[in-house]
Amino acid sequence: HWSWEEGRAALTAAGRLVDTELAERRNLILFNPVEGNTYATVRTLIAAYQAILPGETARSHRHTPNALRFILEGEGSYTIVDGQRLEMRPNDVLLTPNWSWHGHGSEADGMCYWMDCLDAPLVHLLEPMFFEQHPDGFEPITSEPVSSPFIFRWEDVQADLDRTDPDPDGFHGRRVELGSPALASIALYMMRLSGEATRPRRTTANHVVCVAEGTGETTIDGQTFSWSRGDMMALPSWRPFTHRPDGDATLFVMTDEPVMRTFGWLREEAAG
Ligand code: GTQ
Ligand code: FE2
Repeated sequence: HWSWEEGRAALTAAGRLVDTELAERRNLILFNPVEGNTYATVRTLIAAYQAILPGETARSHRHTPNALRFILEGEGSYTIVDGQRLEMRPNDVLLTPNWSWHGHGSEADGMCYWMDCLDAPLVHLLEPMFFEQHPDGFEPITSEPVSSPFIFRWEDVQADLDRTDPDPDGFHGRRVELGSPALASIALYMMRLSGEATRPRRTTANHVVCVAEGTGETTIDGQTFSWSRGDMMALPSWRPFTHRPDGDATLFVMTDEPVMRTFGWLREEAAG
C-alpha cells in the first residue's frame, strides 16, 4: 500500500528540486519492497505518481512498454499522443499504447498530479525494450480531438457505472471494463462498491489498484491496509484479497489479466 498523502508531499518537494529537462519525467516509482525485486510494483507492472508544474513540458518519447495514466489532481494539464492534444482532467484515464509518441504539458495554475502504470517489468523480462526520443523534443500538436480511443472520460465511465448491476457473485460490486482490453497486456476496470465487503478472491492475474473515491480497507494475503483517494495497492498473483469500503467507494483496477488469459494461465477462485 502506498499513501497518496505521502506521495503527493514527495512530488511537491520534487517540484522544487527536479525539472523535466533533467528527469524527463518527474515520477515517483511505487517500488514493492519484496525480496529480489528491483523496481516493480507487481511482477509484470510498474506504477508511479507523476507531477507537472504550471507552464512546464515533459518532452515526447516512445517506448515498447504500454502505458496509461489516471488523473489525480489539477485542471489544465494535457498530453500529446501521436500528435493529438488530449486534456487531462481528474479521474480521466489516458492510454499510450506501445510505441505511440507521448509528451505532457501544463497550462494549469498549480501543480497537476496523476499516476502512471506500465508493463515495463514484463517487457524487461522478455527483453524487447526499445526507447526513442522525439526528433522535435516536444511533439507538435496536429489535432485537438474532443474524444479519442486513447481516452476514457470520467463522465462516460460514471454513466456506464450507473447503468451497471452489481456482479451476482459478490466479487466486484458494480464493475465496468475500460476497453476490451484497453492495452494488449493490461486490462482496466472501474469498480464501484456500496458499503459491502467484496467476497474474498484470488486470481493468477496481478493487480494494481488506485482509489478513485471513498475510504475503506483492503486485506491482502492476511494484511489489512486502510485507504483513501489516490492511495495505491499491489494485489500480487494468487494472494487472496477482499475490499471493505466504508460506504460508497470507487476503485480503479489495472491488471495483467490479458497476458494470463492469452497464455492459458488465468485462474480465479473464491478464497474463504
Ligand atoms: O509519462 O511517459 O511513470 O515513460 C514511467 C515512464 C511515466 C511517461 C512513467 C514513462 C512515463
Ligand atoms: Fe513514456
